[in-house]
Amino acid sequence: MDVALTVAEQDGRVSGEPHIGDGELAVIDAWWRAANYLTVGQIYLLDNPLLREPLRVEHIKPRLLGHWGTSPGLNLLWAHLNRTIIARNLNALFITGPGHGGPAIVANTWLEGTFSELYPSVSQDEDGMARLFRQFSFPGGIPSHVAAEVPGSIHEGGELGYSLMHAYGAAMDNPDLLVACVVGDGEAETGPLAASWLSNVFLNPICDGAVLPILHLNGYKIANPAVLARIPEEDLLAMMRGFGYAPMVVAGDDPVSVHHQLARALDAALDEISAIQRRARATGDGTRPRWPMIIMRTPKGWTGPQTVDGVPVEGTHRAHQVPLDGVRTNPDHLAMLEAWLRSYKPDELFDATGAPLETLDPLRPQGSARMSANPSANGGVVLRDLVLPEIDGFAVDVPHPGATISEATRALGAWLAEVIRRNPDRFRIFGPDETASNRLGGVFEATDRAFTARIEPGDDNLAPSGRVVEVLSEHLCEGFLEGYLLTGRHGLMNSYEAFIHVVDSMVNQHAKWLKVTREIPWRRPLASLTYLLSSHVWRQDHNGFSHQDPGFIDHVSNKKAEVVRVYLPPDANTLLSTMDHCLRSRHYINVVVAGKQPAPNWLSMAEAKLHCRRGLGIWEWAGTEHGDGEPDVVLACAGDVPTLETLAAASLLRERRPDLKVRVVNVVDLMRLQPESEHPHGLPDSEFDAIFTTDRPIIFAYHGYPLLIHKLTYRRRNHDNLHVRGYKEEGTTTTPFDMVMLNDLDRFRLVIDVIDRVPGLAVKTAALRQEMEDARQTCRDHTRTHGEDDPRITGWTWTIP
Ligand SMILES: Cc1ncc(C[n+]2csc(CCOP(=O)(O)OP(=O)(O)O)c2C)c(N)n1
Ligand SMILES: [Mg+2]
Repeated sequence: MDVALTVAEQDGRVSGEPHIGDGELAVIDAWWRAANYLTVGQIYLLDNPLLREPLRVEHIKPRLLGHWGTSPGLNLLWAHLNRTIIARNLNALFITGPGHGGPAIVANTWLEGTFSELYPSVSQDEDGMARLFRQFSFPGGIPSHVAAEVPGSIHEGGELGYSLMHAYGAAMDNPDLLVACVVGDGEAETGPLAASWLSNVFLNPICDGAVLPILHLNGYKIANPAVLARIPEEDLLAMMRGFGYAPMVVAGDDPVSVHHQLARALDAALDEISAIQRRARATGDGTRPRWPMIIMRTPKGWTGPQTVDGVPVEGTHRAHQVPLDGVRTNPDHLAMLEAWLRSYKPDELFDATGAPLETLDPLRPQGSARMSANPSANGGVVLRDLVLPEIDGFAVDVPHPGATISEATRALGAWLAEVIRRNPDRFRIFGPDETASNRLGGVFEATDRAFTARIEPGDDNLAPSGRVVEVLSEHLCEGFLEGYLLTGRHGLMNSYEAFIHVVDSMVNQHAKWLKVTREIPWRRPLASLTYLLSSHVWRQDHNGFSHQDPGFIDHVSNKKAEVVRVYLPPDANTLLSTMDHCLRSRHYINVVVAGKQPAPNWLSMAEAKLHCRRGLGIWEWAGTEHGDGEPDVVLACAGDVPTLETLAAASLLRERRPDLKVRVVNVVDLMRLQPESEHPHGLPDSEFDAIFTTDRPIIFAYHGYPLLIHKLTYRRRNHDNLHVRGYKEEGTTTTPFDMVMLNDLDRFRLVIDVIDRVPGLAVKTAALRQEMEDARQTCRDHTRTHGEDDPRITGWTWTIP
């Protein structure tokens, strides 16, 4: 039929004049009807899948669950995309923003045969169809959303807002991939999705693939109209143009017209995408093109019951879930359901055995061309290991503990630069504007920040092809990285510790995905999602209270033990060793908290590797156990600043009470504290008891909120003697030492804790206790007078005993 117009000409409303042949249209319509039929069947039917007999109450599920409203739109898009996949030999991925439309996506994967290949009992016949229907939202079956069980899905979509950022993450470094991303008009109201329109600034048409956003303007959410459906269309178009897209509107409720419009819009969009990529790749010009996008304004619950009990349903919010909810008790509803199902003419769609008829074949891509079988949607299948440089070459020199000073993240940055050089197509760093501020600036020796908008003289390290993606939206950073990992690549997220909480909810969802996919045999392990949290609570010298929050660790520690790991490397070499481990790991969420400020190095690389492998260990050089007997007290620490304070406390005790047997224990891998029954890293009780003793006081200086240490260790024998110091929500813009004093984590306080808790020490060391109290006051006074820490604190170094 007619040649697709260019997007520029097409921009705006799309014509419904014939664009595809009648035969082609009939097949698309048949696929759409088949998928709609299978969707309704999943929501309602227990039995009688092909309606071989009149529908009776016993054929109906006892609990009617699922979301019909969004489904016909998803089915329509899938059918039309299949036409273009076959015609253009596309490598396409489908991302479903309204992930509650699970039955629709499942229906299409069954029609494509993928569902039956992965779940052979759900075969492409009448029995299989009955199972397909029964298992949906049924105990022991599959969930109601586009969950991990659904082939072709990288995105559950249960929590709305992340579709478009996942799509962009998937497209990065996938130059041949087209990601069709359906965005719900309700979903579009979420903060994360609202920010996602900016993503095209970070997509390079030369080395990345393409994203085709499709805003599904079905007009409603659960109970309300969608905002974008009610603002003037010209405003919506202006908004999309403002975000740099060329929008096309497909609108209507006449299937024939909408089929032609959608086919035309897709052809125009795909022509334009090819032209953009050809142009950019031929000229080497990666600056931001005007990418096409589609706005599809069709009725919510289209083709479903129009009116139920005298109330309009099709095209209203009432179509959102189950439009006929009285089918088991109300014969009228049952009759309406049967009429609804029969309106799709199942006899013209499925053969006598229940298999999809051959007439649908022209719309069935083969093998991995099926969106339900695209290997990128099962990222572990396409995952290639990172080539990691040996960390030894990046070690900082530590002749003896405390001998040298480093900024741990700066040392890491040099190594990461080499990781980038060696993995130019499969590793990216994402962060909200803080890569340099977190002292990872070394990476800019190897790459730039990706940016396809205007670059001006004086901008630092900006280029269309950078491996660092910085946008001031933790949501976007997280979503891009998730999309990148879910499609089989590797990456790192770096952020301020306090503000990573912005993505708490996204981490929840990713953790759920990792947990569930571990149990699905055909899903392959992904590269881990690793966070580097720097600019942490203790060193917010520029900022203050708003920037002081170490609670992300607490949040993550609630997730499934198989999935989460938390590391608190105390210095530069341990950070390098930890990160090397994290980037090799699979299918975890790794949280690494490390400082960026100059701080003493404690361990050589050889020692750091051993210490990190153990996860925690006794630092004999720091204690005064004298080789035999039991310690009088254990000074434990986790985190760089608590480690410094603990070592300073240990050296004070060594000087002032050389007879006291002090054991210093450093914890890098926080999950070692849990019993082995609770976490795979958990230390066996016997080892824990040996290290932490069963009856001596433990003074534990911890980076974050003290409660977590209690939570992790509450079952340990010596828990009653565990006394944790950490952040107790005291903060402001002040000096580093004032910060630790405000929270009672300072060296003097730790010495006082020892005096107060080691039996018999209080009376013997009353003078020392007084001196420690005085020292706190003097140091506080110094900050108030001079605006900086006392030189006795800043100049303190570990001296070899
Ligand atoms: C972040 C989030 N908030 C609330 C919900 C509850 N919820 C589920 S579906 C829905 C309406 C979605 O509307 P829309 O995106 O327009 O989808 P569609 O109309 O296609 O069903 C809401 C609010 C959710 N899933 N996620
Ligand atoms: Mg909607």
